[in-house]
Amino acid sequence: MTKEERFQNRIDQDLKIEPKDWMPEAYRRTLVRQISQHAHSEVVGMLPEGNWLTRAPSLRRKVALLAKVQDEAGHGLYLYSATETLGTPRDETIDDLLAGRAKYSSIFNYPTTSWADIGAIGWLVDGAAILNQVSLTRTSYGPYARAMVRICKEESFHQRQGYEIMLTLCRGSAAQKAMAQDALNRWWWPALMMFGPHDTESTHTEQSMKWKIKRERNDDLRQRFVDMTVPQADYLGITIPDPHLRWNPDRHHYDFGEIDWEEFWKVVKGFGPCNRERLEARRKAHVEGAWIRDAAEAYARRQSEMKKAIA
Ligand code: BYC
Repeated sequence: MTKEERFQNRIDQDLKIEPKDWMPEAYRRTLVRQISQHAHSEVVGMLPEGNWLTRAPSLRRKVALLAKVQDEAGHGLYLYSATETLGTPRDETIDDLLAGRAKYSSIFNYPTTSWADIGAIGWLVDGAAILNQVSLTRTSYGPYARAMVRICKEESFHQRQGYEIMLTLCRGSAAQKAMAQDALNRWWWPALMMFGPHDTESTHTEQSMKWKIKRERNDDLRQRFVDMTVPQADYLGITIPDPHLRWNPDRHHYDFGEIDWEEFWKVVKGFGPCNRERLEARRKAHVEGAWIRDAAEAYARRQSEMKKAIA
């Protein structure tokens, strides 16, 4: 049996691949690509929500939002660490983001123009992220799968804080309910885009499914998201902005309209409403944060010198 066959055998038996195990170079590269894009999404994802930290409508809302945004930073850290286990230094991964070479989720290139957007993001964006990430708790690469377990627990708190904001707005005044509806109108289609292109258009799905990096296809997860979310919108009493949305009793799923793929690819290629602003914010934070990275390194050096001196 060749090394490649032994590797595929382990995957087929649902055994995890660990950092020191032999792996095909293309498997490693696919993981570095997906995990680093995921890490960047978590970190860039802090920006649209961070926009509302100073304007949260109450102390309780502010504390919950602050905790959520801090959680996203933690998710970024677990994921950058998982990328490092594949031999890619964090500096390199972050440089790729700052230079505009790396992708991150399209969803974070849309603006948050009202408080209701914070509700819609928690409900829809975290809701979509959970579906995708629960399936990734079974991904074949051990460090990625283990990071996903903790991330999913935190995402479920995020989803609830978002849905609770939506519920409060929908039970409030007519103006508040209109804000919730407007946020749903603007976030619905971008949320569906998070699952990626149709499987027929997806570059990586086939190979990633074979390697069990991906455990479910883009279109299957998207369908599950629609099926799960429609009753939640009904409960809120607001309308999903899709005239083609209807229950299909034969398929036992909701049928829904076609995504605007032209818009999707425009955003993915860097020309969405906020792509430029998001990258500028990350670059500024990187420059302004240089002193803390230097201080952390100096501290670590000193600690290790002290340990050596004691030994
Ligand atoms: N945005 O062959 P495909 C979160 C790219 S949630 C931008 O299907 P793959 C959070 C794709 O990278 C969001 N680009 O790719 C939530 C590929 O381009 P490259 C993050 C996209 O990898 C709340 C090309 O299109 N979650 O973090 O098999 C608050 C062809 O696509 C998108 C994850 O990253 C998109 N929406 O499947 C804060 C989950 N969709 O790389 C934070 C992990 C596709 O060849 N990632 N592209 O240049 C995945 O599960 C998979 O990477 C995807 C795409 C399902 C996203």
